[in-house]
This record gives sequence, C-alpha cells and structure tokens, in this order.
Amino acid sequence: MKKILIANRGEIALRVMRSAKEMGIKTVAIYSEADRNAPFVNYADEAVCVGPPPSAQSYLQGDKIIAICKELGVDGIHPGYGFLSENADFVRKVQKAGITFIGPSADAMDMMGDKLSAKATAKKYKVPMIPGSEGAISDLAEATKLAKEIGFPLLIKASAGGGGKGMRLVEKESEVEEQMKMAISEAISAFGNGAVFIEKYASGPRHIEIQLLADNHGNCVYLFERECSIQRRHQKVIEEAPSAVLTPELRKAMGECAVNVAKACNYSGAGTVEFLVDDQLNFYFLEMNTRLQVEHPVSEMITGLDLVKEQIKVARGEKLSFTQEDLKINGHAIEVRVCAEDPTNNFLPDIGTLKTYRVPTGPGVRVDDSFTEGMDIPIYYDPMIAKLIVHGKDRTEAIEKMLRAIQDYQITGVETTLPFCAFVLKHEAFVSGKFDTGFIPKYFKPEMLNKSNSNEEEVASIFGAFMASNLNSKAQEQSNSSGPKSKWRLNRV
Ligand code: MV4
Repeated sequence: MKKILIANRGEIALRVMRSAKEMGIKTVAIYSEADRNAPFVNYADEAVCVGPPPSAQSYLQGDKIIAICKELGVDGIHPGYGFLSENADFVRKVQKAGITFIGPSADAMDMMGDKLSAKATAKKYKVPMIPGSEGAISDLAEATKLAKEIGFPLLIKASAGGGGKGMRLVEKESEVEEQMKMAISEAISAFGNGAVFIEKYASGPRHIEIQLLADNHGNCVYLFERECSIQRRHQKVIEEAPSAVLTPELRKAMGECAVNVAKACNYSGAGTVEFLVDDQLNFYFLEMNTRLQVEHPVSEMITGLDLVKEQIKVARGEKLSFTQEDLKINGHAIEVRVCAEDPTNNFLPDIGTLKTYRVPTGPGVRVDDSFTEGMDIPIYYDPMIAKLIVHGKDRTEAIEKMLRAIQDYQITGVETTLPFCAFVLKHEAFVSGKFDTGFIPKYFKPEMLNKSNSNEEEVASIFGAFMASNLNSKAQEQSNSSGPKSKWRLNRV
C-alpha cells in the first residue's frame, strides 16, 4: 500500500495521516468547502475538494471519493469513524474498484449492523444476552404477551438502530401496543427497516466495551476494555482504560466473549464489542461496532499499540505480530471529548471562532485535534474540537494529570465542555469508581459549574482576590481596563 485516501475530516483524518506517514505511505485528504483551511487538509500529501459543506454533498459522496482514488492512484481507503465507515455498500464498491478498504468485510459489517443478526450470531457462541425476544416482533398481541413474560420496564429496539438510536422505554403493559406501533413506524422512516425487538431494561448499568484486533489469518486478540459509562444522551463524554471495576477474571471472560463474536462474523481489523455490566458485575452483549472508535486512544495508551498502523497492516494482509499473551495493561488512560457546547445551557452547540486556542503539553498528555487559533468551528459537523487524552501510572495519577491538562487548555471564543469534564473528574462518585450510565442525570446540574475551571477565569479570579486584598481601588480600576489578564501580568503586580 503506497497511497491511502482518508474519507473523513478533522482530528481522525489527521490522526490517520500521521500513522500512514510514519509507515512511509502517502496520504490524500478529501475536504468540503467548509474545511478548506483545516490542518488535516494541509497535512496531506494531496488534497481534493469533494463538494459543499453539508456531509451528504461531500464526505458521504462515495462514488465521487472512489473516482478521486482512481484518478490519483490511491490503493487504500481509511474511513475513520462516522460518515461512510459502516456502510457495507460503500465497502463493496471500493473493493469492486480494486481498492483496499481499511476495515472489515462488507459481510461482517452487514451481520453486525443488523442488531438482530448480531445477537443471533453472538448467541451461537454462548455470549450472555439480556432476556428478550428471539427475533423481530411485529404482532402487537404477541408483543404484549412476551412483554409480560419478560417483565417491565423494557426496551423496544430497532434492529437497524444502534448507539441508542431507535430505542423506546416501556414502563407498563398498557403502553406496549402504542409504543410498538411508534417504534415500528419510526424504524421504517429512520432506517427503512421496521424490524424491532424487545429486551428487558437493565437499569443503572455500566457501559464497558472491548477493543478487538483481528487479522485475515484467523487471529484475534482483545486489547482490554474501555469504561464508557459517563455519557450524555448516548454521547460519550469521558472514557477510560482500564475500567475501575473489572477483575482480571471478568476482563478475561469479557475479552474472550468479544473474540468469539468477532470470530463468529469472520471479523478483520479493529472492532469493538459493547457490553452492559450490572451492579452484580454480570455482563451482557449489546452490539458490535465495526469501525475504529472515537475513544480508541485510551486503548493505545495502555497497550502501547498504534491501532491505525495495526489496521493498515491487517488490510495489507499481514498477520498480527503479537499474541494475547504478549499484551499487558500498562498504567491508566483517560480521554475527555472537548466539544464546542455550553454545559451551562443544556450543552447547546456553541459554534464560533477559536479566538484563543492553546493545547496542553507535557509527559503523558496527548491532544488529537485539527484546529488552530483563529479558525471557525463549522456548523455542519459534530461540535467536537478535540480529544484530550492522558496516560498515568495509575488511575489517581491519570485523574490528576487530566485536571492539570484541562486547566492548561486555553480556549476562548466558544464555550466548551472542559469545565464540565473537570466537574466529573473531581466528583466523589467518579473518583471512587462507583458510577454508572446514570452519572450525569444523577449528579449534574448546570448551576454546579462556577466556570472556575476555565483557565482565563481562574487567573482572573485569583487576580481579583489579590487586588482586593493588596491594592487600592485605583490600581483595581487600571487592571479592569487593561484587557486580558495573563499570568505574567499577575506576577508583575
Ligand atoms: C440497553 C440498556 C439497558 N437495557 N439495553 C444504549 C446504546 C446502545 N449501544 C444500547 N444502549 C443501551 N441498551 C437494555 N436492554 C442501556 C443502554 C445504554 C444506556 C441507556 C440509557 C442511558 C445511557 C446508556 C448508555 C449506554 C447504554
């Protein structure tokens, strides 16, 4: 593989290109008109504009992307996450054009993309499942009968859904028929597939996922787990590896189950099996994600592997160069998603210009981004600015390092989720490891953010206190009119 095209944008495009470059592989960026000046475009060896800002007219233009590959002599496509990354039809077209898709086969994607077939596949390998309907259910009377057997509350899930899309909670028997009708019609309009199934609702679970890596020679290993329970409306906010609650035995059991799911669909490349873990530490298969995930860096930090390089090597037909026994967990890693959202205003996207943008540095601190100071955050895409990842010798050190890195992160011009992340990292429930997917609704209220976690305001407040205790009101007046307060200014006073 000599030249790859990255069918994505932003931080993941840049992150993939860096690994390709280290492997001596040339890179091609595609970009929309909104991303013309983004670092990932500049970083690539070649870059082609694919269309106007909306994703449907640019990053989702599969045929156009394949045509660009042919024109430029590209021999591999890396899809990143989102966009075309889990589109089996795109994979088939890529392969038909004689280009290598850096990811699993279209068949594995189809099998896992449909949640019912994923469950049926996993079940053959005795992977634990949450009690529920065996297959699709459409008959309303049958649904009510089954619901009574399973017990309430329960969830109706769309087979073509996933990641929390197309789920409905049913609290009691009288709601079953109504919710079933709505779930089916919603599934038809959202996914073009009305198949739904029922599951008992596991309340207060943890969301723990296993990272896998498989080659095309029948080898598959697990790169341990990621704890992803800190979520808001099915959007992960903070991820860590390893989980604070898994024992070595449970880790091995979950890892081996995940490997079995991968083997059942003849998986190759990097993939993730999601589990729910209850308060008794029972675990249940949820779904498999057939792509590299946003939060993959925490697994890289604790294993020392570069997952993108491994993906490329597998796509080139190489065998995995290590076995399960070679893999060990080294230290602890945490990732926070830095989003242009206002946590004091219901996490509303706060797009605008990055007036100040300075990233934290130092040992064990990694920032995956594709922004520079002065850039606008486009309204057309996900509001994630960056991923901030830290690695420490243990969980305590990783939390301390993350809090320091958050303080050192200087962003002005837009509100971000950084102060909210600091709130979570300092919370007793997070520090003790006793939390589940209910953390945010249970513990967070917008009033709890005094914004003192934002660096600029922290300096300003220290400065204010200093002025109040030491100086007369005239000096204070001067300081108020002297523009942004830097530490240098603070030291000089
Ligand atoms: C569940 C569940 C509880 N019980 N299924 C959410 C995303 C998708 N991967 C499946 N998900 C869930 N499925 C049953 N039977 C809980 C989740 C879930 C969740 C639910 C509410 C709030 C946050 C959540 C985070 C992860 C998973």
